[in-house]
Amino acid sequence: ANGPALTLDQIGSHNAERIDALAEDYAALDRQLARRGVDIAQVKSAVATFSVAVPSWGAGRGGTRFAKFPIPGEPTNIHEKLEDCGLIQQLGQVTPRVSPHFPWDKVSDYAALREEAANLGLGFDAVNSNTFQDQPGQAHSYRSGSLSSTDADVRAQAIDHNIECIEIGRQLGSRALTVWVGDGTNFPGQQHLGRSLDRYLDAAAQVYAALPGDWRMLLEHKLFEPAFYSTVISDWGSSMMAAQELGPKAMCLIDLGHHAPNVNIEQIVARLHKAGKLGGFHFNDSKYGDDDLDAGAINPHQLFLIFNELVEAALEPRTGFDPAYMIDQSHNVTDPIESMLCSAEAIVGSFAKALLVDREALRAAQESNDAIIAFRALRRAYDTDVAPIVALARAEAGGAIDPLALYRTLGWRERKAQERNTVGLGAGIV
Ligand code: PSV
Ligand code: MN
Ligand code: MN
Repeated sequence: ANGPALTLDQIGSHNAERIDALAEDYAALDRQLARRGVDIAQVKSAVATFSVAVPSWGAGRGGTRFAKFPIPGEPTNIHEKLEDCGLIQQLGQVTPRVSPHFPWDKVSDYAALREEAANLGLGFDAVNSNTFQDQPGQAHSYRSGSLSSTDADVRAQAIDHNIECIEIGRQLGSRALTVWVGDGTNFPGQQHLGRSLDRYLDAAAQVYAALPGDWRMLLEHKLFEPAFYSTVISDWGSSMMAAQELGPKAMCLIDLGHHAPNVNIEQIVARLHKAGKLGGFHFNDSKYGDDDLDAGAINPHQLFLIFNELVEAALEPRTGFDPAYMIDQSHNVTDPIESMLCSAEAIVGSFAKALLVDREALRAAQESNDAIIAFRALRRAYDTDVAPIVALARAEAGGAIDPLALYRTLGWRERKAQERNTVGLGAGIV
């Protein structure tokens, strides 16, 4: 079995060259934060406990609906994807779990796959079902929907697939099923808007019934695409309605790219938390729609504000508050390993910044309706360069101080290009 890609020596000598400069930066930040009454060591410990899962499908060049431009050495199957995710984890120490997608990651022996991942220092996060594409040899088509289809046989097939995903997930040590359906319509009148949701709820309840006791079913809403007039689980309202109807194990998952433009996502976070239904996130960024760009690349302030709400939520937890964090991106112009390293850093950095908010000052300003002081409490935290905290936490966990720089010295893709098959051309996936 494949073991870790990097030796401890490689990381050690990389860090040895950088640790003095990092210690200086950290000490300066420590002094700055101490003046603000913030204990940097506490922030670093909280950062050290944070982790975010990576999607197996994010390890390849995703492509767009128009084209795919694979890179030499790109992974071609789940084994190679795990290898790349293992390297990301070794370098960054913040992405210890992989979220698989079925049937894309189908293998014959899941116990062996779990062991293979463990040897690379990885576990498995939520399993994702796929009833938004037809697969070769499939009995019924999802062309008119899956869990909400008007055809009972199609619904049964979609239910069975989700239950099979739960079974696979059990073997992989996963504890959540994420369900995103592409079901919807392109024409007014094409389907009854109420009945399609009823059919979805009925089918989803059958999946829910198959969940093991300690599992969650994460419902991922999306406003549009592939359907462009209506989508069955279109927004957090529909998602929450469904999660409430299904039961306590059903929670809502927020993909940052799945909203109408300019929607206040951080407020959705607060609302779902209030209802005890905040189940998880798919982190990415977007300018137009479900762009699947790298987290924090377009709107880092939004990412910070989301984490600010998460920090608030943790201060007033609801039963079962334990959101599942995952990256969900399509890497079309970068090496996916580099994108995921940088995205994970942006995500954990936003969390660190949110921890710096002077909550007492914020609360006092909110109570006295002092908008500018309230905003300044957030802005001060957002403006702070938390890189030394994140880098030191990473180094202490055994990762690289500058993961991207170390990765660039490895010649990883060149080596993998010799070992791996070439990925075919063609359009990508959603
Ligand atoms: C849909 O756009 C989505 O965000 C869902 O999470 C899918 O499972 C994922 O993309 C994969 O393409
Ligand atoms: Mn998603
Ligand atoms: Mn998406």
